[in-house]
Amino acid sequence: MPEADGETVLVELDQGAGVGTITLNRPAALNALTVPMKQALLAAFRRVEQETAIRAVILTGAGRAFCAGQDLRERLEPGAAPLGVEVRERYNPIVRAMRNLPKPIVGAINGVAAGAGASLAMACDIRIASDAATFALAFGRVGLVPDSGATWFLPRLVGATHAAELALLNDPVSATDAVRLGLVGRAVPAAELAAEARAVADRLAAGAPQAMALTKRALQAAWEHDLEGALELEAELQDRAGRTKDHAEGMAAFMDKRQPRFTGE
Ligand code: T3D
Repeated sequence: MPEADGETVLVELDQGAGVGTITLNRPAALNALTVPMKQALLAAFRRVEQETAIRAVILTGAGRAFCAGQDLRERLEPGAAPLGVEVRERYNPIVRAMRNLPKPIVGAINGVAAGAGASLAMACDIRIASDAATFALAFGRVGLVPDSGATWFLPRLVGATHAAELALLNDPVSATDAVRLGLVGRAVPAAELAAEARAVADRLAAGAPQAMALTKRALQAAWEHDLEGALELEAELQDRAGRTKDHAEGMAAFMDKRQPRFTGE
């Protein structure tokens, strides 16, 4: 059974397989994000980072939604933080934790991903959508600006032309169109999503963890580097990867015509 990390975010750690699953768990409100939920989500990412046996992470939603973004009812409560504070202190740390996590995150987008929920999806390394999923920036419909990294991720994932349409018109995007635009890598029948995401996470968890972490870092940096910067970073990171026991194991496995057994050293 999954253990509760606060009731709104579930963390399940399969130490044997090396896969951690984080589930947004307010299905009655389509997993809309409240303050305690954002705190629990940040704690969940910190926890999977600290668990050395966990090598890959799945982020998904309970019920029919992935995440409907900010809980709009909570915003109307007295004492709600100013929006700048909420974004800086609650949303941005989650996005940083996801992008800086030295382990790959598979987004299993099981249903609607709206507003900050779309941002969370975009912050995953690999995105697999259920054919029932839809994506909507949605921020503009409540008179807000895309946040939680949406203005940064979106043009990089879908290009400037589609990014402007999605961010300014806020129309929902089907899973099929999300694949076409490059918002997700693939869409699968809803009934197959969990197994598909798990199969991908299992493959990631079987990889060489340090190479995986350095690859994630290089890909992230590439969005900001010119070619010279990317070439130099690749050289630096390859030097580090080349000194790992896992590199030696990968080479030995190739020569022996067997599967490698990576230990993370
Ligand atoms: O702190 C800050 O505010 C700054 C950060 C902002 C980041 C943001 O995320 S802004 C964008 C916020 N999100 C939205 O604007 C999306 C709002 N939701 C919707 O547009 C629709 O619910 C959906 C398109 C996502 C799904 O539509 P549908 O028809 O499938 O479901 P529904 O009937 O609208 O929703 C089902 C229930 O979930 C319903 O509750 P009820 O009436 O049965 O008690 C609905 O109120 C609730 N729900 C859905 N989204 C939210 C929500 N409750 C609170 N906040 C939500 N975002």
